[in-house]
Amino acid sequence: MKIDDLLQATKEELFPARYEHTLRVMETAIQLAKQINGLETEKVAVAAVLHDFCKCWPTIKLSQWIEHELNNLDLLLYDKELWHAPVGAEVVRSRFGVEDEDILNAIRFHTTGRPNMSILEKVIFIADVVEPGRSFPGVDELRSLANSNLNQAILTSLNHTIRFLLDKGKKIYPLTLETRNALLDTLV
Ligand code: DGI
Ligand code: FE
Ligand code: FE
Ligand code: FE
Repeated sequence: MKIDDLLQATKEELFPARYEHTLRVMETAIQLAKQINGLETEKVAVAAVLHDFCKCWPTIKLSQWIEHELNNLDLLLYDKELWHAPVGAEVVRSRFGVEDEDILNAIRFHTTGRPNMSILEKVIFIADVVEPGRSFPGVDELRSLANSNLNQAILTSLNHTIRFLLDKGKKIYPLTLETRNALLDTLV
């Protein structure tokens, strides 16, 4: 499918503000990818456009997909904020015939990361965090880190997220912690 068709389908699936976020993630990701050899702009664009495809789905629709189409029922025990990413990967596979596992993984793991992420997964993860619409304490530091050290940028972002979840007294999804642990090992 052409990128313009994917954009149109995504626009119809998302609330306007979420679609605007998606466009900014696409621009940010393409910009980051330009500095990285061997990363196809086309793949970056497709993954970015589709990364939040199911973000505006009702909770019940997401949980039904998890029950019937995903082999990870554990997800249902954790925050529903996590669900749109793995569900999104399966939905775009069946709806648009996306078969590129790297693109699907970039969508699937854009919220938690995972150990040993591919370059595409890292670019989508961090573009989502630093797109120009984001404003939180430390975002400018993250923007410059994203350009100089992807692993350090993702680690710093996960530290922010984990601290935020702790402050709110929320559960932390184990994969989020595993991603952080794995990144710490790459930096020693
Ligand atoms: O979809 P976006 O808002 O663009 O961003 P996202 O998919 O990266 O994050 C969605 C939310 O998920 C965000 O508010 C923080 C939350 N989150 C990330 N990791 C975890 C988490 N929530 C819980 N409970 N546990 C996690 O490990
Ligand atoms: Fe998301
Ligand atoms: Fe994210
Ligand atoms: Fe997003």
